[in-house]
Amino acid sequence: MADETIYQYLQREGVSRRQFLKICGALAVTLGISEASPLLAAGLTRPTSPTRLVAEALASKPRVPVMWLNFQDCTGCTEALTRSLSPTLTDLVLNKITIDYHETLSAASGVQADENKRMMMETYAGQYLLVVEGSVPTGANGNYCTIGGRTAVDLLQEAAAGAAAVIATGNCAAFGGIPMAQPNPTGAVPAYQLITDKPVAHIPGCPAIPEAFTGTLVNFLVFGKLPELDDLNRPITFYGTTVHDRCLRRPFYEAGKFANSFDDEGARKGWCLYKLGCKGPTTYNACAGIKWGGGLSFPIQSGHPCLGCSEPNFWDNGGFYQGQSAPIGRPTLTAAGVALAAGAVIGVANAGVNRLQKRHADTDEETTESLSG
Ligand code: FSX
Ligand code: SF4
Ligand code: F3S
Repeated sequence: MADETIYQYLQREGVSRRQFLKICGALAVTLGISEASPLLAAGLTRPTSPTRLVAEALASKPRVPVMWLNFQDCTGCTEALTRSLSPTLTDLVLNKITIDYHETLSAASGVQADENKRMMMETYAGQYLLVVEGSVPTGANGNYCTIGGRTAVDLLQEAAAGAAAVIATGNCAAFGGIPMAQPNPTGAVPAYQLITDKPVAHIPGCPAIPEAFTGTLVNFLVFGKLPELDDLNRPITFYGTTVHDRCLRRPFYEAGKFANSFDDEGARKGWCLYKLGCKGPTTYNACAGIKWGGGLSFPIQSGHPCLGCSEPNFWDNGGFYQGQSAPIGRPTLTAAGVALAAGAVIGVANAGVNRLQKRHADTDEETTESLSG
């Protein structure tokens, strides 16, 4: 039923109108839609609520099927997604609305799985969204990664030819990741180097933050296009600010209080990890706001410096845990000033992230207190 709208599809799945509106409200939060923001982007000029905006879109747009291909990776991106902050929403978006073919999660295998994929490519030619996880090896004529006797290069290019757009999730698919690290024995390349005629959104991270992926997917479902991207093709909603901008250790950075080893007094007191090689100041990602494990924590909160996992060449980029001298020309913002500055930069686009963060504010406060103890 290629022409069926998302709402019709959900009705067929037994979802009531009331449940549908609840789903639309949850999707609006994921998208970070506020009362005022993307109405114009959606082509609407009259005021409408975020829930209604999403509801109107899902009631008028055809369902977007998703094909998910795995190449050179650790499957951490899929793993993270299946354990995301919003299991109900993720289940809904991935299992009920979108994913028609996922190599790792597929119940079918072998010839049957191949046949499912072929049918999907034929039925939804030019309409489906292709998700790529993992880098693609080009060495040895592509033979370092073959599935069903065909190379990853071949499979990727075939699937991309019929796709409406592509999401490369995880650092491996977006920038080459660990497989492409020196000496790059398999000649790994990121997906975009082999797909030149389709829009490709990057959701880097090792692994990608599940909510950043789901939010990008939902944007495509609701607005029929990829969200606004930065110069590395990352959605600005999730990659518009650095980890440092929202870091809970930032007041210690401003105060010049740094841990010098992993077990000194500064580390125990939760001081800034800059001198232990933290790359938060140059790393654009949403983990300091959304966090992991249901908003429980993220690397820096757990005592580990940021490794820059959402940036290109992060594995080779200057090494890990390299001592850095105290930052020079540090802006002398107060903690309140930091909060204001971060808020101004993040703005409307990050409303969803802010709401998620607010939901976990109590946990944050407790953790900050214990870190400062
Ligand atoms: Fe790469 Fe995704 Fe790192 Fe793993 O598969 S981004 S190795 S966490 O999970 O691609
Ligand atoms: Fe910035 Fe890293 Fe220090 Fe946090 S721990 S304030 S991200 S340098
Ligand atoms: Fe990655 Fe740094 Fe966040 S290592 S998960 S971008 S704290």
